[in-house]
Amino acid sequence: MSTSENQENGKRNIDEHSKNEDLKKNRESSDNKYQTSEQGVRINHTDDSLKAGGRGPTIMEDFHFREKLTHFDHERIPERVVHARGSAAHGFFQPYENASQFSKASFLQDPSKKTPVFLRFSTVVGSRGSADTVRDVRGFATKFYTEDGNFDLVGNNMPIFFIQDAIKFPDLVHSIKPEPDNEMPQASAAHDTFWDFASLTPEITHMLMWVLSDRALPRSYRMMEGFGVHTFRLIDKEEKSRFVKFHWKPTLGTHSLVWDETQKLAGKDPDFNRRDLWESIENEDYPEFELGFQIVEEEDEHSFDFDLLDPTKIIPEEEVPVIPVGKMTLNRNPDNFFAETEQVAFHIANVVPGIDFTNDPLLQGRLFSYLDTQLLRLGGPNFAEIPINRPVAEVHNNQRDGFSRQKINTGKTSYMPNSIRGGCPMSAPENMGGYVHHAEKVEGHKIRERSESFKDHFSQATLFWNSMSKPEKKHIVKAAHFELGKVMDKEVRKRIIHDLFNNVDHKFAKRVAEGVGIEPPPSETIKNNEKKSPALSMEDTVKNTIKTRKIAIIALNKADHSNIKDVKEQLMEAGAQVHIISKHGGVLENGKEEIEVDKTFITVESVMYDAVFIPGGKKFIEKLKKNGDAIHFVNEAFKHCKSIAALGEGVKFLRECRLPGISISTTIPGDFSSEKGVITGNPGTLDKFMEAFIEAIAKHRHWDRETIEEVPA
Ligand code: HDD
Repeated sequence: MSTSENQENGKRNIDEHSKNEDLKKNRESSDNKYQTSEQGVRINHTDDSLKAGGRGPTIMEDFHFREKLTHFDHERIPERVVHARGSAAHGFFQPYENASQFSKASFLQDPSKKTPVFLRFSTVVGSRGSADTVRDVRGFATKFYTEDGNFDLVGNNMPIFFIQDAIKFPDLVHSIKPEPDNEMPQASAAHDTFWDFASLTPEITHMLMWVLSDRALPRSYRMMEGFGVHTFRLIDKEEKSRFVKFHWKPTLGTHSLVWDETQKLAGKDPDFNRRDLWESIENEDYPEFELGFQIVEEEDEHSFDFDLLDPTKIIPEEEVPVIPVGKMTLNRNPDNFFAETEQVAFHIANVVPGIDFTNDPLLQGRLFSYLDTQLLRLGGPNFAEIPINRPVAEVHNNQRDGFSRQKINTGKTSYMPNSIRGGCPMSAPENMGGYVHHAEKVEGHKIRERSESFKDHFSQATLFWNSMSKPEKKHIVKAAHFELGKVMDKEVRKRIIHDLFNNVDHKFAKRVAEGVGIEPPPSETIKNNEKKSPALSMEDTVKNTIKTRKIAIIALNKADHSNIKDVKEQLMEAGAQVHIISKHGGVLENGKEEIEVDKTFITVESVMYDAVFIPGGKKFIEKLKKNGDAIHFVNEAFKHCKSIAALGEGVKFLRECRLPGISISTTIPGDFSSEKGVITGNPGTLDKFMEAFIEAIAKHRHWDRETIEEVPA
């Protein structure tokens, strides 16, 4: 096709499109109706470069061509050295009540005041294009645009960290990133260099337990906790300082995927967590997180069996309860990924009056690193002027110039003191809210040394292990089998098991050893404690809601429409999202009635859903029994311990699926039964059936299906 034919076609398509009334209105009201150059010159043609004749060379004076290509060539900026893959949302924070007894921070005073926030979730190790569902820590970075300036709470979804001193951060990251000779593996710790580093760094042991646990595989960014990790200080109006650990608790509870599911999702929907966040906000199912404080009075600083300044330790919630102080709601997706999610620049040193630092050596090092990295990533010192980073508080200072300066400073003075400008901008006195660092007394010799109080690397790793439920423990062991199974160096595997895991729990070390071909350690090397912290187990999380859960209804033509409608209606009433999934798009027919199909077996799989329902319909079920996609869907959902329900003849189909360990009724239409998250019934038992189905979905997973290894999915 010739260029002019192409253009004609394109124009026709656009004209067709323009008949759509909404688009037409958009176009008419749009202030970007006509293309211009960056200099504002209207562009009348952007499909051909300016040439000396139709077949001749491109001419240098084609300023439009050069501007378009130059801009394109410079579109990428360096990705973050860690946390490169992220997804973000706008929202607001609102305190429950005045929290001035803890902090004078302005955003914590007035329960009627909403402080805007921007929150970026991330994975740590993978590149920008890597999959969401890898085993990894998740970043949880919140920018509060307070009236006293920006406060950045740059945390993770795990309450501790790998190392105790920031000087080891480059070593940690070099070891966990893809290996330098072959750039493999992507977004994974399962390789020799990471486990080599870990095996020689005992302080990492507690964090290894968290990373091997299901916490590293969140079901959704909306269903994970966030932690400030370090102990910070809160400062009240009387300048009294208290220690604090920051917590974010999701109102939907903390839930995870299962390993097999994450592996499949990485191929079938690598944007799984990103899509979930985006879609839930578009559906007005706004993610919510409660902010909580664990407060420790200064005089109690040394009353724990660990050091509050050690970032590899938690304060068990049973010892110091988390006090809820307010809620964050995410209610707006970004308009432009690059301008907002990519260019947002977090810095742990961005604090406001009422919040201060401690001498945690990891925190202290971070105070340097974040500003430094933004200078490179965002091309100079003016990144705070990028719209997403601008505070809502006014900015006045004598900082000037630099690459991409946005502000046009007027006047002659850019120094202090000055008389020419009446001394402005002046230093704010304390009673005007000027930031005053907490006057902590510090004394000591200049030494490169780790405090003795930081040297217990195992007690809390044991506490974590002890606090896990049986299935959670099994998942940790299996994760260790996978991770260490990928390590080629036998000595590294042995060091991890003998020098680290055996100090956590002897039985745990033995179970890991058995799976990776290492001689188990002969006996305990240290006496392991038996303490537990129930708050660490996801078994004890919120399990009373199915809000925003995604439920699949599998149906073909001739499925029982009243079953579908009844179940769909009640699930939606309980806050779930329901998709009708079939062999093909369009509508499902049964007599004169039609039901719209939402998705097909080609575009979705069971790993994208939380539960599945099979309606009745005699002819439909006969066909479904021969449909491999449907059988696989149900088996896979079963293997991943999800809730499965069937009504009427649908029960017959479940029997065909041969779900191990479940006795499915042989009478059709089936009697009501609820066993390990598999619910059957008939329309006469609908109320009981729905109550059981909803309760089962709210449980998230049914770990009591011990026979899932037998399922061929
Ligand atoms: Fe970090 C990014 C969280 C230790 C150096 N970090 C980064 C992000 C999060 C965290 C959530 C992504 C922010 C975003 O979305 O833009 N980092 C943590 C936590 C840590 C931690 C919870 C331990 C408690 N980090 C840490 C240390 C250092 C860094 C010890 C260096 C001394 N982190 C960085 C960085 C990054 C970063 C290189 C990369 C991109 C960026 O800062 O903006 O400066």
